Amino acid sequence: MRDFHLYVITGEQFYPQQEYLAVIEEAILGGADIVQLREKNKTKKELLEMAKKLKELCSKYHVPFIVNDHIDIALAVDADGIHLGQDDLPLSEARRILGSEKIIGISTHAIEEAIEAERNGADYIGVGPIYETKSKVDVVDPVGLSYIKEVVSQTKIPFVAIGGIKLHNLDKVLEAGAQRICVISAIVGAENVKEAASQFSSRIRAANRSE
Ligand code: TZP
Ligand code: MG
Repeated sequence: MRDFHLYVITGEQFYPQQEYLAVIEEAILGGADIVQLREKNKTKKELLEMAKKLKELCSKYHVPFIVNDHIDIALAVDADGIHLGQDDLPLSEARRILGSEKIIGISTHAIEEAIEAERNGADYIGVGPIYETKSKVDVVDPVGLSYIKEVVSQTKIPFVAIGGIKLHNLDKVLEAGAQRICVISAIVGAENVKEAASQFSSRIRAANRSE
């Protein structure tokens, strides 16, 4: 998997007046270098249509395209990978279906889950929710910055910090050791999506350079 620094996820509730493709394109133009389709209230048919278009958009910009939850949709559009939660299809099954070339990411909320995902061959893990978020309904309590530090010291797997990350708390997340940041509302819900992505991107890159 090519490394990335700014992971952006769709969230239609944050841009009711705008078209998702335009929003995601702005995020990419601002610096997002991996994109995930995650919509919890759509039919398979709707998701498939979105996935086809997002895959095409991401290919144009050479940005990996990941599908949340739905392995059938990932396969149907030849997405670059899938993102799974702890209660989704087990990693071993997803790997068997998708093969070794596809990206498989797993959400984790505790160090035992991180270690297990690494052992089972995930390509990256989600670490969060760092802060409170309204973007996830079945969300566990915020894990805080201490979980980032545990993951840094106890695993080697690439990880992305997620959950309630905004420009005003980004530095703390970076200082705790995160090199990759995943955002929904603070980017796709921003008034100027490209500008928001660009600010996240340059601050993450600056922190990674100064390590
Ligand atoms: N997983 C953990 S927190 C979260 C997900 C999908 C939502 C992140 O959204 P936001 O708007 O960046 O807090
Ligand atoms: Mg899931």
